Amino acid sequence: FYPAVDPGQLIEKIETYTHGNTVEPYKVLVLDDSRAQAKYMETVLKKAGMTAHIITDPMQIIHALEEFSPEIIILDMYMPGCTGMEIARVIRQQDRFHSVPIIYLSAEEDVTKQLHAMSLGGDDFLTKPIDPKHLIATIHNRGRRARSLLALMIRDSLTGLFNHTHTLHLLDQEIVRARQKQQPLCFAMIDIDYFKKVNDTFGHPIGDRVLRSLSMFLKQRLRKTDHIGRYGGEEFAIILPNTRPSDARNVLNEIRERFSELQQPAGDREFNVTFSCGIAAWDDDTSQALCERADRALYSSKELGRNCVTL
Ligand code: GH3
Ligand code: MG
Ligand code: MG
Ligand code: MG
Repeated sequence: FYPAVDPGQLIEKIETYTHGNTVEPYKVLVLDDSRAQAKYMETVLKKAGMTAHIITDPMQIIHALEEFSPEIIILDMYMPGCTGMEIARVIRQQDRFHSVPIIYLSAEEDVTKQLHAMSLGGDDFLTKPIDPKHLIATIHNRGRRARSLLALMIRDSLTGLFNHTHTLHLLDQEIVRARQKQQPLCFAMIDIDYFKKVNDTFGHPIGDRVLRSLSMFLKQRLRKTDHIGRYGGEEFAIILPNTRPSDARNVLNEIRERFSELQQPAGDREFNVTFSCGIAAWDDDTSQALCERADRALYSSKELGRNCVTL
């Protein structure tokens, strides 16, 4: 009933979709009550270089979402006790999976029923038996768009740094990791000094350029494992995993000094900008408590006359 898969042909095909570029394998979750169908899907997806997670029991869906964090979900329509549409609704109720692509794959040929299913949270309706190349092309296109959308959602558009929401998300993740690995963790907050004056004197576009210049500066000088976010207007947050407080202070003091020496161009003039910094060391507490302590340290730096780092 289902055509045998020619692996060679499939691999060749996926490379043509990606224009020869290697992409991180898409994580695809498949729910189909037919074991044979599920197994067939697993073979096709794996041959195409994707990571497949197969379930045959609809009751496992919540657990599978949690455990596997799929980027794309493929749902059968008719299963004992429930329909794919009901499963789609359950998936859509979870914030994290609100925009993950859902593809129905069913033998249902009634277009009215297909459209109804798509109106309830599905993105595509493919019919069985499916040509594996058609299936892979659909998954690849949906996956690529989902990824580029996610990449945009976590970034600040002016600086390209992580935005406020994602920075806090990363901080929570790093706290979990620091606890597991019994490693130190530091959190730093940076606020540009007298930035209003920069805008007032040189104009908003020059102010924007200063923000980008500091972003580049931080990216160049910090490690790949550090996370840099734009916390607010002219405020930045830095997460320093596996870093002792004294090391964090030394690194940020060095960056602060170098940045203050950097000449910022404004037409035929040049000017200098400084920042203040507050650092908090993780003390087996919550991300909120850590942020508050970093904020208080930053406030101290401002009180002490700015252009300094407080730990
Ligand atoms: P302080 O040393 O006390 O931090 O003084 P400040 O002037 O930097 O402090 P304040 O927080 O009062 O002002 C921040 C200014 O940053 C206000 C706002 O106009 C400016 N700002 C915020 N976001 C942006 C932005 O995206 N671009 C530009 N050009 N300016 C921004
Ligand atoms: Mg079925
Ligand atoms: Mg500020
Ligand atoms: Mg400021």
